[in-house]
Amino acid sequence: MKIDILTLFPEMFDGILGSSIIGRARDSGILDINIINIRDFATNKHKQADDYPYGGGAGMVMMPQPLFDALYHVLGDSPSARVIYFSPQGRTLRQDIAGEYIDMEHLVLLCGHYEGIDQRVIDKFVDEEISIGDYILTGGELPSMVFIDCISRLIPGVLGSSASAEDESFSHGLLEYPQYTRPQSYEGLSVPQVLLSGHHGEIEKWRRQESIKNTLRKRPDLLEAEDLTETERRIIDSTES
Ligand code: 4H7
Repeated sequence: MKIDILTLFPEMFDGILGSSIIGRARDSGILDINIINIRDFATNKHKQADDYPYGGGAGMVMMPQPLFDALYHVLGDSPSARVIYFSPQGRTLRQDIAGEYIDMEHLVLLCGHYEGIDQRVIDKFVDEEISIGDYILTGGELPSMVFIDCISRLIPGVLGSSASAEDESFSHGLLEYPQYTRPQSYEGLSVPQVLLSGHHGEIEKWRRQESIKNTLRKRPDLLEAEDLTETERRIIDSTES
């Protein structure tokens, strides 16, 4: 998958895209991520990329010219690329929509800063607006990184062991069960006995119960949609007070 990121702050991406799982996916060629500095496309003599808003008001707006030219540049070879703009007005990113992007060949991620970008850029180029949640940030850079992290781990080959992406919170509609590692006892705190039993059936049952209990306690809204067995309903009924 090719991902072009258009930003006025390329340095914000330095630490993230080279490390860990995303870095490995780039090295192996599964992800081809390019950071494009919008300022490089500014043609005025101060390489200015933002200007005062028409109609007045606080802050600056990103100008059409550098953005149009940066977009013409990245879309030149693939006009069918999907252009995504990160803004609080977008559709909220959730695990169940992240899967929609995994087969896309070319994404262009547009990061607005200041008061955002000139509306004409959105009208002409943007296919979709995405928000990463109902809160305000200083720019679309962090949302674009969250988005890349979220979708790339769903692409086959990106995570080390293929099983891990599925067996998790949200993909089941439930929160995860607690995890433990060695030692068996630490400062008098012990690992639940069932996990040491080697009895896989019992372990699965315990994990499912803990998932349900966690979800009930922390995110009861998630339980409404979930398919539960009669036994599992009883767990919930006995936990509710
Ligand atoms: C694009 C348009 C995304 C980018 C407007 C971006 C939250 C999110 C931004 C804005 C973002 C998210 C303009 C919104 C200035 C805030 C005070 C940058 N914030 N701004 N306003 N939730 N901010 O995904």
